[in-house]
Order: sequence, then structure tokens, then C-alpha cells
Amino acid sequence: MLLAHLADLHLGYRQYYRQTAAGINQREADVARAFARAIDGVIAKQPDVVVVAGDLFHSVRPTNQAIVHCFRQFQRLKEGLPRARVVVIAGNHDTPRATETGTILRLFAELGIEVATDEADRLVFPELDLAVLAVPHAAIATAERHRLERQGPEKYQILVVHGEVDGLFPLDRWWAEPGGALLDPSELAQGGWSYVALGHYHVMREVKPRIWYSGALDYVTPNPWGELIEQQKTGVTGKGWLLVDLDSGRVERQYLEASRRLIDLKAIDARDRSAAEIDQAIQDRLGSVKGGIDDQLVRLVVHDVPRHLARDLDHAAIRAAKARALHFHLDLRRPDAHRTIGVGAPGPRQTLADVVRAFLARRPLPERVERDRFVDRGVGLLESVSFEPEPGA
Ligand SMILES: [Mn+2]
Repeated sequence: MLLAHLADLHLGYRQYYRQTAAGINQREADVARAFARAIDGVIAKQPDVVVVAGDLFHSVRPTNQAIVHCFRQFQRLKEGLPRARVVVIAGNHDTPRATETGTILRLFAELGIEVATDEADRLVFPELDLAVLAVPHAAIATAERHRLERQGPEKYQILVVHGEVDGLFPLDRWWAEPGGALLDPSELAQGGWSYVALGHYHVMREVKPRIWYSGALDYVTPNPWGELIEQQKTGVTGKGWLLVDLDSGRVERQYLEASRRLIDLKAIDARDRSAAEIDQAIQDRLGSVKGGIDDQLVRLVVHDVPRHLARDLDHAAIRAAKARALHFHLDLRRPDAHRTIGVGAPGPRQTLADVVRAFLARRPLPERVERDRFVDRGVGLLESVSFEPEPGA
């Protein structure tokens, strides 16, 4: 019995300014293509059941273009796998704050897909001896929810749920997706499941045997560089979906061909260097990329760049690099950005990050929000924004 596990498609996601010849945001087109490639791969493997663990769309009100694309891909899936069961749940990105807003996901029920948007739904497929407990974000985000454990006599019991497994996300998790419901890993492990298909964490990851995040199909968080670091920690080499043998518990990673590369260049230390030397170091780094930076996503961090040196850099050369790459993020960091100061410590040379940290440390919070994580995310978001001085400014 084979299961295909996908999650976090984020169709309609847009980033950067470049458009395709057809006038579509280039990254939105990449994300759409990744889904089409995943559907090709799923059809080729002929699974008995396909689950999509939330965040089909990046927003509650996706564009018509994203809806049509999603509909066509599911239609291809149903035509390619006429006997397979397909189960979809809503993630936090698919779930409207107000219930009267409604959700577009129900549209896909027209194709014979099982869709859970508000409440947990226990779906039984007798011909497969299979039960799927589909738990959308709205059903897990409430305080009074049912325990997630298997019921009934079916041999194969699958849980599909969208949320954050407590303790799994890295401490420097500010790049990760906010807004997920918390899941207790021991509850998942003790539920008696044949397999737990998780959504929300965008990097492929085994939580425990038979409990997995498939990750997203492309880099669709505001800061993909943190995802690269996470991938390296766990030996993951890209984005894709999972093919699961429910009998043996064997999980095969199905990597997708990426539309473009994500290149995080080795950081430069600008201390005691002149503007010309920094310029040279930047060009050396860019020149070291095999195959070139054209149409790729590139980041280069330069530490210890005082404001006056940043102004004196060769901005024409930097602009040229930005024009070649799909996105070139030259992240110039000022010397004092490194300094760490205790929470709330006053001082004449507080950085902006210090001020924000001190403010967030005092801000009243709802009881359920953990202060340290809240503060780290706020400061992380601030620090993810580089300063890129205008020439002559
Ligand atoms: Mn997501």
C-alpha cells in the first residue's frame, strides 16, 4: 500500500520583481511549475492514496490564476490515478480568520477529492482497508480538541495534520512559518498510526519513524537562507515530496528538479579593508559560482561594513550583478550589528536590534505565547532586512 505525501504548495506565492514573458511573477511561476512536476512524479509512482497536508495556497484569497492552476493539476492527478484516494486539508495559510469568509478549497471536492477545511474528518475507504483522520488547521488550533489517536478496525490508519511539532523547530527559527498550531510529538507517536503526514515545516524531516514532514515544494518562506541551513543540518538536498510504503514504513524522498538554485556565498569579513578591496572580494565571490549567477537566487553577507565604506562601494557593479541574478541579496552588515547586549540593557550605543529586543521583552503577551521565542522571532525578522544604501545617499 503506497501513499504520496505532499504539503505546503503555497500556490500564488510571489517574491521579487521579475516577471515571466507572460507577465507572471517569476517565483509564482516557479512554485506553480514545482507543483506540476510533483503531480507528474506522483502519477508515475501510482500510489493508492495521496495526501496534501495543508497550505495549498499562500493566501486565503488566492488569485484566479493560482486557483485554475491548482484545479488543473488535481484534475490531471485524478485522471492519471483514477482509483487513488486524494485527501486535502487546510493549513494556516488556507484558513480564514472569520468563518464567513469561506474557503476556495471546497472547490476541489468537485473533482472527487476529500477536503477538510474546518473540522476534523475521519474518512474511511473500505476497499483499501484504510482510514484517514484529516485534521485541518482550524480543528487543531482550538484548545478543546480531541486526542489524535486511531479508531476503528481499518488496517491502515493515517493522520494528516498541519502544525508545529513542539520542540522540533530550531531555536533560530525566526525564518520559519509563523502561525502554526502546536503538536505534541508523544501524542503523535502514541496514536497508533500507520503514518502521520505533517504539514507546516518547510524542510523535509523525519520527526519519528512513520511521522514525517514532507516539506514544501519550493522555497516559499520570506527568508529561504534559513531553510538552506536547516537542510544542511539534516542532509536534505532540496525540495520535494515523500513516497511511503505503509506496510514496511519505508519512506522515499522524491526530490523535484529545482527551477533555480539558491546560492548562499561564503561571507566576507570587511574589517580593515578599503572599499576597493571589498568590491574585489564581492566580485571574486560572484565569479566563483559555477555556471554563473544568471537567474539564480544569491546571497552574500559582508560583515563589518561601516556606513561610509558602504557608500563608497562600486554600486554600478553591484547593480549589474543584481540585474543578472533573479535576486542578489548583498547583505551589508554594520560593525555594531554583532554586538549582543543583555535584554533591556540601556546604553549609549544600542543598536536598533537591541531597542527592538528590549521593547518586545516588555510588551504584554497572551499567556500562551512564549516570551523568548516571541522576542527571537521579532529580532530575527528585523535582522533579515539588510541595509542597501542608495549610491550617493
Ligand atoms: Mn506553509
